[in-house]
Amino acid sequence: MSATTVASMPPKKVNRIGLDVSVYRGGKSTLCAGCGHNAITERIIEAFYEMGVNPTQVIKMSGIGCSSKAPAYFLKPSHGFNAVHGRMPSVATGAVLANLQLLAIGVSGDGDTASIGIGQFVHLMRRNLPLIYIIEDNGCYGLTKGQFSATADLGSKQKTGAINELPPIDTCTLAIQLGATFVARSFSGDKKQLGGILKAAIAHRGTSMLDVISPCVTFNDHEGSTKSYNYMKQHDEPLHEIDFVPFFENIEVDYDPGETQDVQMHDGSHLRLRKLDHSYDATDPQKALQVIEESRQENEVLTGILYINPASKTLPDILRMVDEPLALLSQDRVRPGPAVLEEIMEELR
Ligand SMILES: Cc1ncc(C[n+]2csc(CCOP(=O)(O)OP(=O)(O)O)c2C)c(N)n1
Ligand code: SF4
Ligand SMILES: [Mg+2]
Repeated sequence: MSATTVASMPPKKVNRIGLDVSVYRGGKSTLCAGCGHNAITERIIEAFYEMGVNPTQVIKMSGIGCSSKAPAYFLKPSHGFNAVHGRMPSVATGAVLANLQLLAIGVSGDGDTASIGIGQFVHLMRRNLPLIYIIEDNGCYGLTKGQFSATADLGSKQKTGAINELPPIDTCTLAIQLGATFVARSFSGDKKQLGGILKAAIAHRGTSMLDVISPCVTFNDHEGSTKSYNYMKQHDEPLHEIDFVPFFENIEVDYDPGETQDVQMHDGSHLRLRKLDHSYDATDPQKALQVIEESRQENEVLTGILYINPASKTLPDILRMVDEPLALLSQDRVRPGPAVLEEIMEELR
């Protein structure tokens, strides 16, 4: 390429930390073409780029499943750990507590979370560990050929023709009941809404639980499935349109003051919820449980930020941890000296 051609090339668009979006990409996806999980990967790449997150300060984690392969396809420069099926929460807990300076994102599946991993999920939701926890929810075990997971709707049909006769677990309801501080539901094909929710989750201090309906085009996108593209298109009821305004960008948004609710995030940024057809207070957990149940009874999937509590203590707050990574603390700060040990021994005598 000649010097003149290089000089005439337009400069690459960069974010607030000077990185272009390609830095936020990962390896080429090996998932099926059209899989909802790929669309979620794209939104994650955009959200981290637009928020100007330093990818070398991120740790991405997952369990096992097609969904759990997703971290390989975004944020190549980040740290990563692919854990055992359903056991990502305990690995994430260790990693986050060992280094509070990392931004942690975990990607799981509905099988990984609501079936084999339900025990770990339950305890994660009550601890408010700083972690973005995404369930890529297709109502089936995509990787092992489409068996029903615990989020499959009652009466939904498998590709084989089998009908699900067990009631589903609603992970958003469960998370709110357990004390989670940021609970949202979205659809992999809803670019704008999912992008806004992801940016809000990045700014939230505590666990952000996102249940993203993500059709499996191979095993769960047929007539009779309630997690298919067609079903979701007909039954998706957005709670409110979401515009997230990062604190480092001065973006004017068009909103109607009478119908807008501002939520101040822990880092000082603002989340604006614009209601479409009914007023909704995302800070009221009882209301959240009620609207989820009402929409379930109406056979509708309610999407948006269902519940948010930006003021709760996080697990590191409760444990009174120091901000510096534990691994970098000097010996004299982590090892009690002889006098302290003597004092403890004295108490036990
Ligand atoms: C301990 C253990 N049990 C079972 C399996 C087999 N297995 C692999 S992935 C999977 C289910 C994945 O479903 P989900 O989490 O919904 O991910 P998806 O593939 O649908 O994205 C199962 C049962 C395993 N890998 N390890
Ligand atoms: S089997 Fe389903 S979940 Fe797995 S990659 Fe293919 S479409 Fe996605
Ligand atoms: Mg699944």
